[in-house]
This record gives sequence, structure tokens and C-alpha cells, in this order.
Amino acid sequence: MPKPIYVLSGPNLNLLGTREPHIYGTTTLDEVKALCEARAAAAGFTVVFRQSNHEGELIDWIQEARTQGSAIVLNPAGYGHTSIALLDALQAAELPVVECHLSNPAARETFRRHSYVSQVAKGVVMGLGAASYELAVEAATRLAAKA
Ligand code: CA2
Repeated sequence: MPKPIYVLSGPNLNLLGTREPHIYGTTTLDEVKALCEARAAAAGFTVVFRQSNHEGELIDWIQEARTQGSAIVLNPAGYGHTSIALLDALQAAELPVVECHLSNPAARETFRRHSYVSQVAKGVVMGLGAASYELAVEAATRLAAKA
């Protein structure tokens, strides 16, 4: 059995499906988890699916993925626009990284147009709601299978 795909979500994404559905959709994070598990299973992978509102906790999990995981799917949420520390952790992990976003940050405020995470991501999936996660997991399974 290959090592799992780590699917990590950043701050406020625990609110998914309960607030701002016009931007982030109505699917809850638990439902996103089920979609990711199904997509990974179809390719012979499992997922470790976690969300945190805390930058340091996300960094701890990226460090865990470095030895325990085969790829990382990350929705860094607001930290993508601000966190050099997350970028450093991802660089150190030396794993395929797929960045994902529910909304399309490029079509929103200008401050959302820059992502530190994109610098290390093999690919970015954005703007497709919960399907962004599913497609990011699909991409991660392909990258992990080739690595
Ligand atoms: O579109 C995305 O997935 C984002 O990563 C979401 C972040 C935002 O800062 C990024 O620019 C784009 C915000 C996450 C907030 O999550 C909520 C979910 C439901 C209700 C309220 C906030």
C-alpha cells in the first residue's frame, strides 16, 4: 500500500458549507473529505485529511507528511497569501505539492493574486468548488505514482 496523500486545509475552512455559500459553495468539509477519499481510493491511495486554523499546526503536518506521505494537497486559505513559513515547510518536504482553492483567487481582490505556495506547487486547481479538491487529489495520485 503506498503512503497516503495528505490533504490539508487552512484557516476558516472548517466553516465550509455554513457561511458565504455564494463564494465557497454549500458542500461541508466532511463532504469534501468523503469526495477526496473516494477519488484517492479509485487510484489505490488513502488520504490523511486535516484542517487547522493554526499556521504552526499546518507546518507540523507538512513535516509529518515529509516522512509519512507520498504527496500533499494543500488549500492554504489566507496563509497562502502571507506565509513564508508554510513555503519553507513545503520546500523541505520534497514531495509533490498540489495547491487547491475552492474559489478563483485570481478573479477576486488583488491581494489574493499572489500565493507563496504556488512557488513550490507542481500544479494549482482553483475556482471549481469542492471539485477543486477532487481534481487536486487526482493530480496528486498521478504525481505520487510517478515519483
Ligand atoms: O478559495 C479558497 O479556497 C481560498 O483558499 C479560501 C480562503 C481565501 O483566503 C483564499 O484567498 C481562497 C478563505 C477561506 C475561508 O473559508 C470560509 C469558508 C466558509 C465560510 C467562510 C470562510
